[in-house]
Amino acid sequence: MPPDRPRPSDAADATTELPWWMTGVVYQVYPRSFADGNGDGVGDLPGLRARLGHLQRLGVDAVWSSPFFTSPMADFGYDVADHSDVDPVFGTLADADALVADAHERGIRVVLDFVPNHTSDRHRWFEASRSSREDPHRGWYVWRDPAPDGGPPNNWVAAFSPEPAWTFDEATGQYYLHLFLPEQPDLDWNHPDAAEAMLGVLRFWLDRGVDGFRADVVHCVGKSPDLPDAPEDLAGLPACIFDYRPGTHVHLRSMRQLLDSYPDDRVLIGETAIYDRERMVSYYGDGDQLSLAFNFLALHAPWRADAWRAEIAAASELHDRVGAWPTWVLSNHDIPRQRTRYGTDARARAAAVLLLTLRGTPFLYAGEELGLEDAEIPPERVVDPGGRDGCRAPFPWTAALDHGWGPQPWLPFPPDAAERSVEATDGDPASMLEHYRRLLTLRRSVPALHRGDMELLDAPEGVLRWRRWMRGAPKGAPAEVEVWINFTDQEVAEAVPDGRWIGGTALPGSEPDAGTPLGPDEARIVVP
Ligand code: TEU
Repeated sequence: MPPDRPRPSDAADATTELPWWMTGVVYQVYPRSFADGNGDGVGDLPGLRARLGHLQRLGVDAVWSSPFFTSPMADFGYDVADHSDVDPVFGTLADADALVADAHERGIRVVLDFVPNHTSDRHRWFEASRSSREDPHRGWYVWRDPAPDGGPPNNWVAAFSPEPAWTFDEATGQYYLHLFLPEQPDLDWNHPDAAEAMLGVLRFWLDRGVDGFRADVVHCVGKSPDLPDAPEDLAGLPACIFDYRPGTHVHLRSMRQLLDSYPDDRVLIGETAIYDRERMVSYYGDGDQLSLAFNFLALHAPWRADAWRAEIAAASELHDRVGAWPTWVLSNHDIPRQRTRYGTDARARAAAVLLLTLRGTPFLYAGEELGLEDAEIPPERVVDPGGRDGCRAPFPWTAALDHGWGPQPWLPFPPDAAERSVEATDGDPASMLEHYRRLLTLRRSVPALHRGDMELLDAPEGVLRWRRWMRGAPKGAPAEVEVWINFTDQEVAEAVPDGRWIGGTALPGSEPDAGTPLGPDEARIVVP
């Protein structure tokens, strides 16, 4: 651990100075679907900038935007054709600079998506690379001769389809690797010029004041040169969910070293979309690689107390063991929304308490604060190759028919868009929006919640319970709190939190008294 870096184990000590990304809450926007600034039905940077007040009112500390760089949009921006410019559909570089300035003015940090594993096949680097085997950019991508039978060099499969992760290029007689679409050729970070060029991309945006990056499938950048076949039990699965190699660590160290050379705790968040816990935390390194990594194992856990207890226990033990700060996330632009997965508003409200009271950095996905479900996408409106349109539906701002989006938004709206819109729910104490606002305000005001230690406690079946506490009593705020979550839709008579209510799923005016049992789907935060 670098000497000047605070240890997560010291976070509960009120005298320890912590980086913003350990105590804050990050809010993800998918820019196409968040706010439309010019009425063309596609979200953009002016639209996002115009709606920063919503984020400020909500009380989040940073906004992470999915890519808005120049792209042919084969994968809606995750196929980058120019890392240092803004795609016209989203606006201009000046719009990006204005967004950063306005967000900072409001005390909101800006995190960009960084897509290191691949570029668009229309990137000038790939166009040069495919032009000839002798081009200096040839080695910036992963080219291999056909296998002896003339087929792909190994048995890897791409994401989104059962197709090979290789495409043959007639002109130069070789295959190129793409863990995702053929329009997303993989960069070869073993080539020093390619690695350096991608560090240059980070430098370009750091110099423009961004506060960090969410690094897309970053666990895949360190490919082993021999690209061995996937073992039998993994063959047929997308190689991106298991192709992680020791070679990644050196690149993560160089990325982190670059970020640490800038002031103000620039953050490096890894989208380590792998389902191996130990491997996932290995990418934190010794505090010299990722700042944070997404915990997708917990995200996919069923809404059951025993499943979440196991996830929390495993994550806490592992992160503490390696000195890493955990993260928690329930939704993003790639998976069905938690309100759809868990099935009821009551569970989604309890899940918000879970997410915002666990030890670690929480990530919100735009729309979860409205309780949005996935949109139903008719076949003729499907546009995403990965079948993910439902969780990318336009964000409903107004109760009017177009919900603030003009005549033809790029995707259909989510169910109940009018009733769940910001306009319809703003100020309604019973709404999901006000529930999130109350929780975020509470979390920010109670250090035990945003930086305290954590210990799971015994609880009746179907109920999860833990305590959070600070060492060195913070002024005015409770030094210790207890969180109780009833994962069942029945009252649990034996679950009787004994303490002063300070938050939870109960509506204002119906706060439960100490000593009353947990109601169905109830989450309760008390001061014991
Ligand atoms: O997602 C990568 C990823 O982990 C998921 O796409 C998942 O692994 C895949 O669907 C296989 O099941 C990131 C971005 O979040 C996603 O939007 C992009 O499509 C993808 O990378 C390629 O850049």
